[in-house]
Amino acid sequence: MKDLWTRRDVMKGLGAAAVTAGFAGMAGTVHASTKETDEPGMQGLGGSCRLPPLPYAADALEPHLDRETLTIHHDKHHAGYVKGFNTALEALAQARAAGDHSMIKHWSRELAFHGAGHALHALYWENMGPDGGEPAGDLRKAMERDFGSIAAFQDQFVAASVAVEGSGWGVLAHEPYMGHLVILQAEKHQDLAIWGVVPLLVCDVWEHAYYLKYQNRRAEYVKNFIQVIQWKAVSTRYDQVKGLKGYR
Ligand code: MN3
Repeated sequence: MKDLWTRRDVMKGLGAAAVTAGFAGMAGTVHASTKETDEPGMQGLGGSCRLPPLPYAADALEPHLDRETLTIHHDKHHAGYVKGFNTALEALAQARAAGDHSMIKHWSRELAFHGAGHALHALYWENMGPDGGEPAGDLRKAMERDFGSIAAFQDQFVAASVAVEGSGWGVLAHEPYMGHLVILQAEKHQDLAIWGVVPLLVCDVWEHAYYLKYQNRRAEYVKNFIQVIQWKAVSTRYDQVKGLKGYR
């Protein structure tokens, strides 16, 4: 029936792949929904995902995060993930069309690596801003409920981010199975994930995120990252997903 495939079938396939890769509900141009959409980034057989622009000027987070690091990080590193994600989507579409999945391990890894990298970076940019503010509203209540206090959250988030082994991320997430907030360490992009959680706040602790300014002082970088968290965006995101429930 391959010749009868419609765009709707392709969309379903991409949606399932997105969920499998573990970035359901994440920000940016990735849409994990299985319903057909005309959103850019989900059209056509292969990948047409686009690099979202930085939501502020490249020097807007100075002096905490410098313009050069942000520019290279966004324009080179994040762009590379988008390119790799599209390549994987295209290769998987071709493999499905050809009925040849002999390279499925390779392309599944590529899909997860670049797809997760793209989604986490889109969220990382959105998480930061020049006028950060404080956690408020339901997010604040949930943080106090699940961590004891905002200070206790911050201590754990910094400790977890600093202690990521090698390259990876510190992640604040809404865990929908029991309906609470959790702080996770993600090694690389795609390992040690709880599938189905919706990340709310992520801190990139790959060296390229801080090395030009902070060299090996990751702890100093993470502490300064805390200063530029855009809590309004984190709250909005939490409000969007807080009703999500798995099983209890
Ligand atoms: Mn990065």
